[in-house]
Amino acid sequence: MSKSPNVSAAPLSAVEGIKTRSRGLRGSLVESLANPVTGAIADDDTQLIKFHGSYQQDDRDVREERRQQKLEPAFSFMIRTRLPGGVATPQQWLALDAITREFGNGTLKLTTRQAFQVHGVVKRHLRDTFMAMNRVAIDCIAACGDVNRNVMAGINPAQSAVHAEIHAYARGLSEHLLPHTRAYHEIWLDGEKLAGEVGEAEPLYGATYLPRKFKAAIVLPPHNDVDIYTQDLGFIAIVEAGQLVGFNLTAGGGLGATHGESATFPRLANSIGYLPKERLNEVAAAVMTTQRDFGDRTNRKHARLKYTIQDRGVAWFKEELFRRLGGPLAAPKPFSFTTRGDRFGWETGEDGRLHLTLRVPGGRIVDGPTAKWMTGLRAYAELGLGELRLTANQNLQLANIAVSEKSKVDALVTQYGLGIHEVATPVALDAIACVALPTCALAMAEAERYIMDFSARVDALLTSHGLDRERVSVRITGCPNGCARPYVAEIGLVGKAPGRYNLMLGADALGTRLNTLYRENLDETAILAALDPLIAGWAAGRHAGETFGDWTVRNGVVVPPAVEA
Ligand code: SRM
Ligand code: SF4
Repeated sequence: MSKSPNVSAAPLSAVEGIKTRSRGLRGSLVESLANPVTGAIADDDTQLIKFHGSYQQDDRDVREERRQQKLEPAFSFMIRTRLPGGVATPQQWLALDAITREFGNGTLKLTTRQAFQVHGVVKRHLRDTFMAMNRVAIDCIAACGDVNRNVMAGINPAQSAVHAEIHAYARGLSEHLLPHTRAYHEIWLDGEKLAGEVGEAEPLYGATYLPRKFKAAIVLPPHNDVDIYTQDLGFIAIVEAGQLVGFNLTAGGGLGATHGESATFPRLANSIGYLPKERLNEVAAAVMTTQRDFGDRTNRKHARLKYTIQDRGVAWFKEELFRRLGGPLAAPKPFSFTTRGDRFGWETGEDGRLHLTLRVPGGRIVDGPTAKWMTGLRAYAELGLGELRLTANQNLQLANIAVSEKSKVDALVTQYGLGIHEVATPVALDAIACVALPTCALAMAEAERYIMDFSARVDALLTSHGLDRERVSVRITGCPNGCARPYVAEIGLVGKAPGRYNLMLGADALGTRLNTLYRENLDETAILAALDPLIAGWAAGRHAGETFGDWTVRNGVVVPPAVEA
């Protein structure tokens, strides 16, 4: 028999109390919205609004100046959509474009989980924003909070029949794990109903939802474009004779950590077993409810599934899961990953339709001096040629385009300067950064606003050692929470203080091995000085095809963390 659910003597975390008292995630949000005295909402509501897909933030670039002027911080809200598999229709794109220009900061952010974020929405425009999204069937339910988040699905146009099936599973799973409370509709949509909504009870979650956020993804080998092992719950598609037959289940990945607290750490998921495809929802719910019942509700820094599995063991987790499923899963089936990241440029699907993957630096849709992303993509969406797919690496695919329309798309890409992928180096194409400053409350250093400069520095180093146009994955986050998945980058920078980062090395190129801390709290000069001899060593002594991450491990530069099978 399994160990008993978490009955720690420690008191429950404060957020548990807020959830319990919230009356199905309603709290005092209605009153907070109506309060004209402040641009903020009540403290408890700042936790509850996350379950509705929004975060209260303030502009950190002007925080100090406003403090000196004795003004309250420049409060606004970030709104994150739920978009399983990252697919948006042209109509939805146009609506989001209009929404951010009217209510947001005029940009769109493509996230590392294939969703949109609109930043800078002030309190009095929150409802208008949610309602405008609802008019094009976009909701934000469970985009944040202690629930299952946006379900990711790999982009793979070359296998489009299976790809379409994977996306259908992602959409189905997202619906299956959706909270049932009507609070979202009541508060934001004035009771408007979405098709297919269900009643108030929370059969999967209960009154206190999950101990912490929970993340699921589906991936289609050989492309590990969603970094499947970093997810709480992962499904690796198994294709036989061209048909999707089932999935290998992974569980217990997660990346968030806190500087100086060794009890918090990134962890890659374990391989649990194989299931036929029809069982995906059932198995996902069993994994999630295991975490609901056994996750740590006393300490939010120790509340993810990765800690439940790490503390109790993989064998315990399997036993508990298989008990819930009424029997064991079969052994995982063989598969292999050969690439990660996105593949840019035009590709032809098996049905002959075309897909163009564009590099969007930092995932930020904005009109810059050369690339006019907002205007260019608006013009593209107005043509209504095919859907827009957000990748898990903050890039964008213009998908499902008829061959006869290709020249129109090429002309737009040229006119608006969107063909960065045609000229950028592999490092610049692959690099990702989290949002960080100025909107993220937790940022200690720059990330999105620094990534392209830093990639250029890495490129210059590579060139100086005769390795120009070599591929090395670079990821930067403004703090150790890991939003750009920096712990599976060959060169990971994790923000420590303004202009200072921990340098992480030793991950492989496929997302199957974590990196390790190499040097702490470095500024840019010191980072480049630390990398220089290593890149020189790699250039001089690498085996054929050996990646930078593999070279650092083989040469003992870092020792990768031990892994429990
Ligand atoms: Fe994240 C919190 C942005 C993907 C781990 N994340 C935040 C917040 C909401 C800051 C906050 O709590 O106040 C950030 C908002 C910044 C802003 O101004 O927009 C934020 N996370 C993001 C996004 C937008 C980064 C991006 O540039 O794309 C990604 C949104 C994904 C989405 O659409 O849902 C994003 N966050 C991730 C990922 C990557 C992933 O999911 O594949 C991770 C690492 C994987 C994981 O969860 O372990 C991640 N975010 C965190 C954590 C650490 C959680 C933990 O277990 O410790 C936090 C902090 C927290 O939850 O307390 C956090
Ligand atoms: Fe903010 Fe840290 Fe996430 Fe970056 S990694 S978006 S700084 S929470």
